[in-house]
Amino acid sequence: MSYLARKKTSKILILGLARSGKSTIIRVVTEGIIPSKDDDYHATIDYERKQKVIAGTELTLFDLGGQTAFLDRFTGELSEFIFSGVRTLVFVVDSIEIKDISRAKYYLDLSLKKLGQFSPDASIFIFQHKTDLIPKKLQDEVRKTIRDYLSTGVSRQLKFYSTSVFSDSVFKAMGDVYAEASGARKTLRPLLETFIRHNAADMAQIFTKEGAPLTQVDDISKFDHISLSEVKNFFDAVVERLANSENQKSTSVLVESDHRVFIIRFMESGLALFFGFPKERLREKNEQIPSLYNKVLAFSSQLKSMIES
Ligand SMILES: Nc1nc2c(ncn2[C@@H]2O[C@H](COP(=O)(O)OP(=O)(O)O)[C@@H](O)[C@H]2O)c(=O)[nH]1
Ligand SMILES: [Mg+2]
Repeated sequence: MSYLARKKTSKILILGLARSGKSTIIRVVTEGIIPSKDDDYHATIDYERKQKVIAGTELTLFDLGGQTAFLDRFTGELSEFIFSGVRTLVFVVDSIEIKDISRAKYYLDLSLKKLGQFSPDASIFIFQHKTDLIPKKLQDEVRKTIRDYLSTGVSRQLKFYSTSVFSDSVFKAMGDVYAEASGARKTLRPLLETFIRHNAADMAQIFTKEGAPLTQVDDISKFDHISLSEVKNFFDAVVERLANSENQKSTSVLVESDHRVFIIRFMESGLALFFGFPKERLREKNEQIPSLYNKVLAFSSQLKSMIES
């Protein structure tokens, strides 16, 4: 990309009370580090910024400190600076600290008001976080109660997600945030759909390097038996292997299961393409592995030229 070319940028705010889990979420999804349950707690002072390039758009994540003094400043004297140019707001609530919920609601409402004023087109995600701490039997009820409470009096669309850093949920939720903030879903999804239609694939997904799915296309009915976590475990192993190798160039990896061939292509931009091909369909079409590789390569160069232009 030319130095003078104007980069697309996008601002994502992560807000919520202190200890709701904001910094941990960011660490997990940008660095892939899962915290141990007895890590020391470090409060975020003021705010921290983290940059991430997704599909040619530079995303800036603002992790806003959750102490009352900071929240009052962000929604008060600093509100124009904080809430201007925002593409996506992620508001994190602790699902277990119900006693704090009215304070969370107070800052959510205030943030929505400021967002309405300075970034009226922003999309709003609510993470009902730490769901791992809710007993299974109560999960639906707790989720609904919090959801109803936070939606009271809000006219804008809120997208609710139940999240925990100890499951895939946080990757899926942040994948949606990235996709929304970068505009990737609109541009990438049709590409994947075309690929699936013209090749023997029945599964296609684009991941960030840390394993957050950016967009996916699949024929769900056919692979209920493949859970994202299985794929992710496998994916983690590959990511680790690559991280430890000196060669940071783009690479492809092929894996076979009983019924499917998977090809993963890591791109220099930090995205990874993931395709699944049913062996049966490959046999029907008399499709050979080298030719599959070539098709994935061709797709990857097409994608590369698209996101760099
Ligand atoms: N059980 C559980 N604990 C979490 C989760 N996410 C974060 N935490 C813990 O919650 C505490 C506060 O997290 P932190 O990210 O620092 O909160 P912040 O103040 O909003 O940035 C830390 O002890 C984290 O380990 C989660 O999904 N489940
Ligand atoms: Mg923090």
